[in-house]
Amino acid sequence: MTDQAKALVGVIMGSSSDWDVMQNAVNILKQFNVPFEAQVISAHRMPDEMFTYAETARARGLRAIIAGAGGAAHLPGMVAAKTIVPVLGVPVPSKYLRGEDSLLSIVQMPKGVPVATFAIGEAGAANAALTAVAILAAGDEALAAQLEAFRAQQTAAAQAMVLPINE
Ligand code: RP5
Repeated sequence: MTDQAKALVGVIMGSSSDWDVMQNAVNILKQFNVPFEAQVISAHRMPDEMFTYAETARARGLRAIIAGAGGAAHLPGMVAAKTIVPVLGVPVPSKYLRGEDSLLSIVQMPKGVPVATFAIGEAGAANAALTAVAILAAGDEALAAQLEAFRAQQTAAAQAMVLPINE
């Protein structure tokens, strides 16, 4: 799926089975009207496409790449190895180890090749997208204002919370 405008954020994932989690990133990007592209690129099953994607990302205009994978989650790290575009890694919950394998695969990068690693699952995907928005907002005042408003809404919602015992 691709926005009409030239994509600024790439959302990639190792399998279509990651979509349930990764759609939380896409939903945030849509909410902020950030042009994005989203596709499956498997580190193990499509290594040549993965390298081409990473090698061409910067020239194509991508300013951040959100990469989600589960299990032996090599996609974010290997993409980071081939581009200086910031890579935001999302550990997708796995069948047998609940995503702890994904998390450790993504977070333990060697010094010098960073992947900004987020929480396992939906919150991680959403927060990766919010971080991509923040990266873009550093040079876009309108987007920064949107992000401030988003935070203010969350604050207001928390302030309005009432516990049943106090009703
Ligand atoms: C990883 O293996 C993918 O990112 C996915 O989380 C996991 C399982 O993939 P499928 O077997 O569902 O295609 O590469």
